[in-house]
Amino acid sequence: MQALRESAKTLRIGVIGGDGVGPVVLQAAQRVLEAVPGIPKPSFVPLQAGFEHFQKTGTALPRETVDALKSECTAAMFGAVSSPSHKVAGYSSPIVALRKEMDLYANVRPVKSVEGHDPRVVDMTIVRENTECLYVKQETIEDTATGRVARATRQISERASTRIGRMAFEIALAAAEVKKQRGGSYGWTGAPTVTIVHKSNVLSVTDGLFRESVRAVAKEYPTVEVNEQIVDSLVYRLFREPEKLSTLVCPNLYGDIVSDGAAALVGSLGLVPSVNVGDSFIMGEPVHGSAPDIADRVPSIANPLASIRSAALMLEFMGYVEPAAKIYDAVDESIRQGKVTPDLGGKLSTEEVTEVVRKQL
Ligand code: GGG
Repeated sequence: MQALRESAKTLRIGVIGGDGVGPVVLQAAQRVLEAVPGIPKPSFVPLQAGFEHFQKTGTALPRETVDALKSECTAAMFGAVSSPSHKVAGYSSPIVALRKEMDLYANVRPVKSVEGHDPRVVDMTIVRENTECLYVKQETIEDTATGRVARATRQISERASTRIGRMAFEIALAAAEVKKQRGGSYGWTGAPTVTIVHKSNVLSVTDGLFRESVRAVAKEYPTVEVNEQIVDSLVYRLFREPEKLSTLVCPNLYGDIVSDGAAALVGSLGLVPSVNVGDSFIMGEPVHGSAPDIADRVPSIANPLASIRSAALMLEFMGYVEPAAKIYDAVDESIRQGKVTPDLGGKLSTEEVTEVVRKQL
Protein backbone atom coordinates (compact mmCIF):
# COMPACT_ATOMS: atom_id res chain seq x y z
CA MET A 1 0.00 0.00 0.00
CA GLN A 2 3.03 2.27 0.47
CA ALA A 3 3.55 2.45 -3.31
CA LEU A 4 -0.03 3.66 -3.72
CA ARG A 5 0.60 6.52 -1.34
CA GLU A 6 3.79 7.49 -3.18
CA SER A 7 2.08 7.62 -6.58
CA ALA A 8 -0.58 9.87 -5.07
CA LYS A 9 1.53 13.02 -5.40
CA THR A 10 -0.01 13.43 -8.85
CA LEU A 11 -3.54 12.45 -9.77
CA ARG A 12 -3.58 11.42 -13.40
CA ILE A 13 -6.65 9.28 -13.58
CA GLY A 14 -7.54 6.91 -16.42
CA VAL A 15 -11.31 7.08 -17.01
CA ILE A 16 -12.91 3.99 -18.53
CA GLY A 17 -16.64 4.62 -18.73
CA GLY A 18 -17.49 1.28 -20.39
CA ASP A 19 -21.12 0.51 -21.19
CA GLY A 20 -24.58 1.87 -20.38
CA VAL A 21 -24.63 4.32 -17.47
CA GLY A 22 -20.87 3.83 -16.84
CA PRO A 23 -19.71 7.00 -18.66
CA VAL A 24 -22.35 9.26 -17.09
CA VAL A 25 -21.69 8.17 -13.50
CA LEU A 26 -17.94 8.52 -14.01
CA GLN A 27 -18.46 12.06 -15.26
CA ALA A 28 -20.16 12.77 -11.94
CA ALA A 29 -17.16 11.37 -10.05
CA GLN A 30 -14.80 13.52 -12.13
CA ARG A 31 -16.76 16.66 -11.31
CA VAL A 32 -16.60 15.87 -7.60
CA LEU A 33 -12.85 15.15 -7.77
CA GLU A 34 -12.39 18.54 -9.47
CA ALA A 35 -14.23 20.26 -6.63
CA VAL A 36 -12.94 18.55 -3.49
CA PRO A 37 -10.32 20.58 -1.60
CA GLY A 38 -7.08 19.04 -0.31
CA ILE A 39 -5.92 17.02 -3.32
CA PRO A 40 -3.58 17.84 -6.21
CA LYS A 41 -5.49 19.12 -9.26
CA PRO A 42 -6.60 15.90 -10.99
CA SER A 43 -6.23 15.31 -14.72
CA PHE A 44 -8.18 12.69 -16.62
CA VAL A 45 -7.23 10.34 -19.45
CA PRO A 46 -10.30 9.03 -21.34
CA LEU A 47 -9.85 5.35 -22.21
CA GLN A 48 -11.92 2.71 -23.98
CA ALA A 49 -13.22 -0.73 -22.98
CA GLY A 50 -16.52 -2.56 -22.90
CA PHE A 51 -19.01 -4.59 -24.88
CA GLU A 52 -20.10 -1.56 -26.91
CA HIS A 53 -16.46 -0.97 -27.83
CA PHE A 54 -16.17 -4.64 -28.79
CA GLN A 55 -19.21 -4.32 -31.07
CA LYS A 56 -17.64 -1.33 -32.81
CA THR A 57 -14.04 -2.54 -33.05
CA GLY A 58 -13.89 -6.27 -32.30
CA THR A 59 -11.84 -5.60 -29.12
CA ALA A 60 -13.28 -5.32 -25.60
CA LEU A 61 -10.08 -4.22 -23.89
CA PRO A 62 -7.74 -2.42 -26.31
CA ARG A 63 -4.02 -2.81 -25.68
CA GLU A 64 -3.73 1.02 -25.71
CA THR A 65 -6.00 1.21 -22.65
CA VAL A 66 -3.81 -1.14 -20.63
CA ASP A 67 -0.62 0.55 -21.85
CA ALA A 68 -1.94 4.01 -20.97
CA LEU A 69 -2.92 2.86 -17.49
CA LYS A 70 0.54 1.40 -16.95
CA SER A 71 2.59 4.22 -18.42
CA GLU A 72 0.56 7.43 -17.99
CA CYS A 73 -1.84 7.04 -15.05
CA THR A 74 -1.45 7.01 -11.28
CA ALA A 75 -4.96 5.61 -10.76
CA ALA A 76 -8.14 4.82 -12.69
CA MET A 77 -11.89 4.85 -12.49
CA PHE A 78 -14.02 2.20 -14.22
CA GLY A 79 -17.76 2.63 -14.86
CA ALA A 80 -19.63 -0.52 -15.83
CA VAL A 81 -19.71 -3.27 -18.39
CA SER A 82 -22.61 -5.29 -19.74
CA SER A 83 -21.35 -8.61 -20.98
CA PRO A 84 -24.00 -10.74 -22.69
CA SER A 85 -25.25 -13.83 -20.85
CA HIS A 86 -24.48 -16.04 -23.84
CA LYS A 87 -21.15 -16.79 -25.46
CA VAL A 88 -20.08 -14.29 -28.11
CA ALA A 89 -17.15 -15.41 -30.27
CA GLY A 90 -14.04 -13.35 -29.57
CA TYR A 91 -15.52 -11.53 -26.57
CA SER A 92 -14.32 -11.80 -23.01
CA SER A 93 -15.24 -9.53 -20.07
CA PRO A 94 -12.87 -6.54 -20.10
CA ILE A 95 -13.25 -5.80 -16.39
CA VAL A 96 -12.27 -9.34 -15.41
CA ALA A 97 -9.29 -9.09 -17.79
CA LEU A 98 -8.30 -5.63 -16.56
CA ARG A 99 -8.22 -6.68 -12.92
CA LYS A 100 -5.87 -9.53 -13.83
CA GLU A 101 -3.78 -7.52 -16.28
CA MET A 102 -3.14 -4.78 -13.69
CA ASP A 103 -2.89 -7.33 -10.86
CA LEU A 104 -5.64 -5.54 -8.92
CA TYR A 105 -6.04 -8.50 -6.65
CA ALA A 106 -8.46 -7.07 -4.08
CA ASN A 107 -11.92 -5.71 -4.71
CA VAL A 108 -12.82 -3.75 -1.59
CA ARG A 109 -16.55 -3.07 -1.22
CA PRO A 110 -17.75 -1.13 1.82
CA VAL A 111 -21.49 -1.34 2.47
CA LYS A 112 -22.54 1.26 5.02
CA SER A 113 -25.78 2.83 6.16
CA VAL A 114 -26.20 6.58 6.61
CA GLU A 115 -26.50 7.74 10.20
CA GLY A 116 -29.68 9.67 10.82
CA HIS A 117 -31.30 8.19 7.73
CA ASP A 118 -31.26 4.40 7.59
CA PRO A 119 -33.19 2.60 10.33
CA ARG A 120 -30.62 -0.20 10.55
CA VAL A 121 -26.89 0.18 11.21
CA VAL A 122 -24.83 -1.55 8.53
CA ASP A 123 -21.08 -1.03 8.46
CA MET A 124 -19.30 -3.84 6.69
CA THR A 125 -16.54 -4.14 4.13
CA ILE A 126 -16.42 -7.04 1.74
CA VAL A 127 -12.89 -7.86 0.63
CA ARG A 128 -13.25 -9.94 -2.51
CA GLU A 129 -10.36 -11.85 -4.09
CA ASN A 130 -10.25 -10.47 -7.62
CA THR A 131 -8.05 -12.67 -9.80
CA GLU A 132 -9.04 -16.32 -9.53
CA CYS A 133 -11.77 -18.73 -8.28
CA LEU A 134 -14.20 -19.49 -11.16
CA TYR A 135 -13.17 -16.22 -12.81
CA VAL A 136 -10.09 -17.87 -14.32
CA LYS A 137 -12.70 -18.68 -16.95
CA GLN A 138 -11.42 -22.07 -17.96
CA GLU A 139 -14.61 -23.66 -19.20
CA THR A 140 -15.12 -26.64 -21.46
CA ILE A 141 -18.12 -28.38 -22.93
CA GLU A 142 -18.35 -31.83 -24.50
CA ASP A 143 -20.99 -34.07 -26.02
CA THR A 144 -21.55 -37.26 -24.08
CA ALA A 145 -23.92 -40.20 -24.44
CA THR A 146 -26.37 -38.51 -22.05
CA GLY A 147 -26.11 -34.98 -23.47
CA ARG A 148 -23.66 -32.10 -23.18
CA VAL A 149 -21.52 -31.69 -20.09
CA ALA A 150 -19.90 -28.35 -19.24
CA ARG A 151 -17.08 -27.94 -16.76
CA ALA A 152 -15.34 -24.97 -15.16
CA THR A 153 -12.02 -24.96 -13.37
CA ARG A 154 -12.00 -23.22 -10.01
CA GLN A 155 -8.55 -22.05 -9.00
CA ILE A 156 -7.68 -21.09 -5.43
CA SER A 157 -4.00 -20.51 -4.76
CA GLU A 158 -2.14 -20.10 -1.50
CA ARG A 159 -0.48 -16.93 -2.86
CA ALA A 160 -3.73 -15.19 -3.85
CA SER A 161 -5.52 -16.28 -0.67
CA THR A 162 -2.64 -15.12 1.52
CA ARG A 163 -2.45 -11.67 -0.06
CA ILE A 164 -6.21 -11.10 0.05
CA GLY A 165 -6.17 -12.24 3.67
CA ARG A 166 -3.45 -9.72 4.46
CA MET A 167 -5.45 -6.98 2.73
CA ALA A 168 -8.52 -7.84 4.83
CA PHE A 169 -6.56 -7.64 8.08
CA GLU A 170 -5.03 -4.31 7.05
CA ILE A 171 -8.49 -2.98 6.21
CA ALA A 172 -9.94 -4.13 9.52
CA LEU A 173 -7.14 -2.30 11.36
CA ALA A 174 -7.39 0.83 9.21
CA ALA A 175 -11.16 0.97 9.62
CA ALA A 176 -10.77 0.73 13.39
CA GLU A 177 -8.30 3.62 13.29
CA VAL A 178 -10.59 5.79 11.13
CA LYS A 179 -13.44 5.14 13.52
CA LYS A 180 -11.27 6.14 16.48
CA GLN A 181 -10.17 9.39 14.81
CA ARG A 182 -13.49 10.50 13.35
CA GLY A 183 -15.89 9.03 15.86
CA GLY A 184 -18.44 9.34 13.05
CA SER A 185 -20.70 7.04 11.18
CA TYR A 186 -18.52 6.10 8.26
CA GLY A 187 -16.23 3.63 9.92
CA TRP A 188 -15.96 0.79 12.30
CA THR A 189 -18.61 -0.31 14.78
CA GLY A 190 -16.73 -2.66 17.06
CA ALA A 191 -13.47 -4.51 17.67
CA PRO A 192 -11.49 -5.18 14.48
CA THR A 193 -12.73 -8.51 13.19
CA VAL A 194 -12.18 -10.45 9.98
CA THR A 195 -14.70 -13.10 8.97
CA ILE A 196 -13.47 -15.71 6.49
CA VAL A 197 -16.28 -16.67 4.11
CA HIS A 198 -15.99 -20.14 2.59
CA LYS A 199 -17.74 -23.41 1.85
CA SER A 200 -15.01 -25.76 2.95
CA ASN A 201 -17.47 -28.20 4.50
CA VAL A 202 -18.14 -29.21 0.87
CA LEU A 203 -15.22 -27.80 -1.12
CA SER A 204 -12.60 -28.90 1.36
CA VAL A 205 -9.68 -28.67 -1.08
CA THR A 206 -10.26 -25.28 -2.75
CA ASP A 207 -12.13 -23.41 -0.04
CA GLY A 208 -10.09 -25.38 2.48
CA LEU A 209 -6.92 -23.80 1.08
CA PHE A 210 -8.51 -20.34 1.11
CA ARG A 211 -9.55 -20.71 4.74
CA GLU A 212 -6.18 -22.14 5.86
CA SER A 213 -4.20 -19.46 4.02
CA VAL A 214 -6.18 -16.60 5.56
CA ARG A 215 -5.93 -18.21 8.99
CA ALA A 216 -2.14 -18.43 8.58
CA VAL A 217 -1.98 -14.67 7.90
CA ALA A 218 -4.10 -14.00 11.00
CA LYS A 219 -1.07 -14.84 13.16
CA GLU A 220 0.54 -11.59 11.94
CA TYR A 221 -2.43 -9.61 13.32
CA PRO A 222 -2.88 -10.57 16.97
CA THR A 223 -5.16 -7.59 17.70
CA VAL A 224 -7.69 -8.60 15.07
CA GLU A 225 -10.32 -11.14 15.98
CA VAL A 226 -10.78 -13.87 13.36
CA ASN A 227 -13.86 -15.89 12.76
CA GLU A 228 -15.34 -17.76 9.85
CA GLN A 229 -18.70 -18.45 8.31
CA ILE A 230 -19.95 -20.88 5.69
CA VAL A 231 -21.15 -18.74 2.78
CA ASP A 232 -24.79 -19.87 2.89
CA SER A 233 -25.15 -19.18 6.59
CA LEU A 234 -23.31 -15.90 6.04
CA VAL A 235 -26.10 -14.90 3.66
CA TYR A 236 -28.62 -15.78 6.37
CA ARG A 237 -26.78 -13.58 8.85
CA LEU A 238 -26.61 -10.82 6.25
CA PHE A 239 -30.40 -10.64 6.35
CA ARG A 240 -30.88 -11.40 10.05
CA GLU A 241 -28.14 -9.44 11.77
CA PRO A 242 -26.11 -7.36 9.33
CA GLU A 243 -25.07 -5.00 12.14
CA LYS A 244 -22.84 -7.79 13.54
CA LEU A 245 -20.80 -8.17 10.34
CA SER A 246 -17.70 -6.09 9.72
CA THR A 247 -14.78 -7.11 7.47
CA LEU A 248 -15.56 -10.16 5.32
CA VAL A 249 -12.89 -11.83 3.19
CA CYS A 250 -14.24 -13.93 0.33
CA PRO A 251 -13.11 -15.90 -2.71
CA ASN A 252 -14.04 -14.12 -5.93
CA LEU A 253 -17.50 -15.55 -6.71
CA TYR A 254 -18.84 -15.45 -3.15
CA GLY A 255 -17.58 -11.88 -2.80
CA ASP A 256 -19.35 -10.83 -5.99
CA ILE A 257 -22.67 -12.32 -4.86
CA VAL A 258 -22.50 -11.34 -1.19
CA SER A 259 -21.68 -7.70 -1.97
CA ASP A 260 -24.56 -7.23 -4.43
CA GLY A 261 -26.88 -8.80 -1.84
CA ALA A 262 -25.49 -6.58 0.91
CA ALA A 263 -26.25 -3.51 -1.22
CA ALA A 264 -29.96 -4.20 -0.68
CA LEU A 265 -29.43 -3.55 3.03
CA VAL A 266 -28.58 0.09 2.37
CA GLY A 267 -31.27 0.84 -0.18
CA SER A 268 -29.71 0.58 -3.62
CA LEU A 269 -26.90 -0.91 -5.63
CA GLY A 270 -26.50 2.65 -6.82
CA LEU A 271 -24.94 3.55 -3.46
CA VAL A 272 -22.21 0.95 -3.06
CA PRO A 273 -18.64 1.84 -4.06
CA SER A 274 -15.59 -0.29 -4.61
CA VAL A 275 -11.91 -0.09 -5.38
CA ASN A 276 -9.81 -2.66 -7.20
CA VAL A 277 -6.51 -2.58 -5.37
CA GLY A 278 -3.05 -3.88 -6.23
CA ASP A 279 0.32 -3.22 -4.65
CA SER A 280 1.01 -0.20 -6.86
CA PHE A 281 -2.22 0.73 -8.65
CA ILE A 282 -5.83 1.36 -7.77
CA MET A 283 -9.04 1.60 -9.77
CA GLY A 284 -12.34 2.88 -8.38
CA GLU A 285 -15.51 1.19 -9.66
CA PRO A 286 -19.15 1.41 -8.57
CA VAL A 287 -20.50 -2.03 -7.69
CA HIS A 288 -23.55 -1.57 -9.93
CA GLY A 289 -23.60 -2.63 -13.55
CA SER A 290 -24.44 -0.78 -16.76
CA ALA A 291 -28.22 -0.49 -16.03
CA PRO A 292 -29.36 -0.88 -19.66
CA ASP A 293 -32.99 -0.20 -18.62
CA ILE A 294 -32.22 3.46 -17.85
CA ALA A 295 -29.04 3.98 -19.85
CA ASP A 296 -30.74 5.99 -22.62
CA ARG A 297 -32.77 8.29 -20.38
CA VAL A 298 -32.30 12.00 -21.02
CA PRO A 299 -31.67 13.63 -18.65
CA SER A 300 -29.92 10.71 -17.00
CA ILE A 301 -31.43 9.35 -13.79
CA ALA A 302 -28.54 6.98 -13.03
CA ASN A 303 -27.55 7.26 -9.38
CA PRO A 304 -24.06 8.81 -9.33
CA LEU A 305 -23.43 8.23 -5.61
CA ALA A 306 -21.72 4.83 -5.89
CA SER A 307 -19.37 6.26 -8.46
CA ILE A 308 -18.70 9.39 -6.36
CA ARG A 309 -18.09 7.23 -3.26
CA SER A 310 -15.74 5.03 -5.35
CA ALA A 311 -13.70 8.13 -6.18
CA ALA A 312 -13.58 8.94 -2.46
CA LEU A 313 -12.53 5.39 -1.59
CA MET A 314 -9.79 5.62 -4.19
CA LEU A 315 -8.54 8.85 -2.59
CA GLU A 316 -8.68 7.25 0.86
CA PHE A 317 -6.48 4.37 -0.26
CA MET A 318 -4.09 6.87 -1.85
CA GLY A 319 -3.65 8.56 1.51
CA TYR A 320 -6.12 11.46 1.07
CA VAL A 321 -8.21 10.53 4.08
CA GLU A 322 -9.70 13.96 4.85
CA PRO A 323 -10.76 14.86 1.27
CA ALA A 324 -12.32 11.39 1.05
CA ALA A 325 -14.18 11.99 4.32
CA LYS A 326 -15.51 15.29 2.94
CA ILE A 327 -16.95 13.47 -0.07
CA TYR A 328 -18.49 10.73 2.10
CA ASP A 329 -20.10 13.37 4.31
CA ALA A 330 -21.44 15.31 1.30
CA VAL A 331 -22.95 12.13 -0.15
CA ASP A 332 -24.50 11.19 3.20
CA GLU A 333 -25.99 14.68 3.49
CA SER A 334 -27.58 14.51 0.04
CA ILE A 335 -29.18 11.20 1.07
CA ARG A 336 -30.40 12.61 4.39
CA GLN A 337 -31.95 15.57 2.59
CA GLY A 338 -33.68 13.26 0.07
CA LYS A 339 -31.87 14.98 -2.79
CA VAL A 340 -31.48 11.74 -4.70
CA THR A 341 -32.33 9.91 -7.92
CA PRO A 342 -35.57 7.88 -8.44
CA ASP A 343 -34.00 4.52 -7.39
CA LEU A 344 -33.95 6.02 -3.86
CA GLY A 345 -37.38 7.60 -4.16
CA GLY A 346 -36.10 11.02 -5.23
CA LYS A 347 -36.83 13.15 -8.27
CA LEU A 348 -33.40 14.49 -9.20
CA SER A 349 -31.31 13.72 -12.25
CA THR A 350 -27.73 12.43 -12.19
CA GLU A 351 -26.43 15.92 -12.80
CA GLU A 352 -28.60 17.54 -10.13
CA VAL A 353 -27.47 15.04 -7.48
CA THR A 354 -23.86 15.65 -8.50
CA GLU A 355 -24.39 19.40 -8.03
CA VAL A 356 -25.90 18.81 -4.57
CA VAL A 357 -22.79 16.84 -3.57
CA ARG A 358 -20.41 19.42 -5.04
CA LYS A 359 -22.09 22.25 -3.16
CA GLN A 360 -21.65 20.41 0.15
CA LEU A 361 -17.88 20.09 -0.26
N1 GGG B 1 -19.18 -1.87 -12.21
C1 GGG B 1 -19.51 -3.20 -12.00
C2 GGG B 1 -20.05 -3.87 -13.21
O1 GGG B 1 -19.89 -3.42 -14.33
N2 GGG B 1 -20.75 -4.95 -12.95
C3 GGG B 1 -21.28 -5.76 -13.97
C4 GGG B 1 -20.41 -6.95 -14.08
O2 GGG B 1 -20.03 -7.56 -13.11
N3 GGG B 1 -20.06 -7.26 -15.24
C5 GGG B 1 -19.18 -8.31 -15.52
C6 GGG B 1 -19.09 -8.34 -16.98
O3 GGG B 1 -20.00 -7.86 -17.64
O4 GGG B 1 -18.11 -8.84 -17.47
